[in-house]
Amino acid sequence: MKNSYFAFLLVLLASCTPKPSSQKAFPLYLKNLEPNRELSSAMKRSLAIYEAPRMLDNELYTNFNYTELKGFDYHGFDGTISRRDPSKIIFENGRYYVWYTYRNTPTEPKGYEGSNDTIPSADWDLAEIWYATSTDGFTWDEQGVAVPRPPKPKPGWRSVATADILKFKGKFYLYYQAFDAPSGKYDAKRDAYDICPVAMSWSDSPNGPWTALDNVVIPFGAEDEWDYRVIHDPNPLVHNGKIYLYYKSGIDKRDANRKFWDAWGLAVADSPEGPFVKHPLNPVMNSGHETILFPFREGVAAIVNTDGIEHYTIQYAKDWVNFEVASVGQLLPTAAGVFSPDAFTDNPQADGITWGLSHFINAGGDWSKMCSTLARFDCDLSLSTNDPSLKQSNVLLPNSVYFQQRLTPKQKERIHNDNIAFLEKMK
Ligand code: AAL
Repeated sequence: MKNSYFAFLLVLLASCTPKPSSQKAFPLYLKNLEPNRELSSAMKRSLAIYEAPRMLDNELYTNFNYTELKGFDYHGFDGTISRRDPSKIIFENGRYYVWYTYRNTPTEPKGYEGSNDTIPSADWDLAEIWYATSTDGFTWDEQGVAVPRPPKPKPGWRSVATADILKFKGKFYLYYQAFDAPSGKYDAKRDAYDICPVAMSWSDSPNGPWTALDNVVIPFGAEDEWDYRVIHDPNPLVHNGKIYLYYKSGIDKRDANRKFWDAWGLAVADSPEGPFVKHPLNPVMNSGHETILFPFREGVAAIVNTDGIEHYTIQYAKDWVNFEVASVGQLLPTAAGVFSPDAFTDNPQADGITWGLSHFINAGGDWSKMCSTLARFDCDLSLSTNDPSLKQSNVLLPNSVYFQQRLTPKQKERIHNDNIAFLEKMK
């Protein structure tokens, strides 16, 4: 049965294989490429899908160089102070502004079972949205709280986290995750642990005061829809005079690491309060845990970091909906917030980005004292910047990084047993 199935596949493949063509060998110089030449799939991708085949010429390929920030205290990384999930960075009143999840709790996170009214379950539990300003992007002055936890039972009374900023018609809007239970509480109906709606606060100034709109801005999908479980990481931009807000949700079953298949949707609104209309082609991205988006040329680019089949890629959607992989990268920033001067300008030739902030979880190197820190990254994803030193493909990591990926005792046992079985078979 099996053999006849493979024989059938072979016949099918042979019938699909292109006839040997009489064309000349592929040229050494691309300028000599004949226009109608038959190409392999890989060369088609290089020439038609990626932003440019050579990394050096590819405006959407970059390395990321990281620098620690000055100006933030972390209480010796004992797990009581955490800063994570930075927003986009904006420039107002002669300085840069960033918002982020700030946690200052009596202890480090203790998991759902160990949490109570003052002890956090997760790094982003019992948090507030704080902000900081800077004139160089390296040294920051922490300004304090922007959006506090509102009184119970308003959305976010347990925690407000993972904010992103929108400037629209002269006003400022923060979209964020508003928790009314400690993250980690299991919701059997949704089969999920980190459930919260997206809320929004607005202000006339980036310095506040912020007024909370006590409504859910991006509704969950219906029970049988792909974004039923969570709506996370709201990411608003302006396109064609409208608000294009991208968000993460999770499809299908959870795996052993309690993860779904991370995918991203788009919701469009005429005004910041909504209603946000979900795009019929959602999900519009098939990967990325904390994807960051920014206008680029007439479209939108996305830095897709961990999770999903296209993790560690930079993608581009000319029409803001249909994303293609533009390049594959290394050491991408985590949960980044970028300085995107065109985020809200509706510029049809957006320049892209050259820096932003990333978070690093496990800041002190001790997982039991879980806390996160913000750091800066610099890159060349900009049309006007040309820094070939940021277009290298061989980022060399210390050997210790590889040997940290240790085999577990269970894996060792499986390999040992497989080998015994192999030796037996080869006898
Ligand atoms: C992240 C984000 C969301 C999640 C948690 C905090 O970095 O994807 O914000 O809820 O982790």
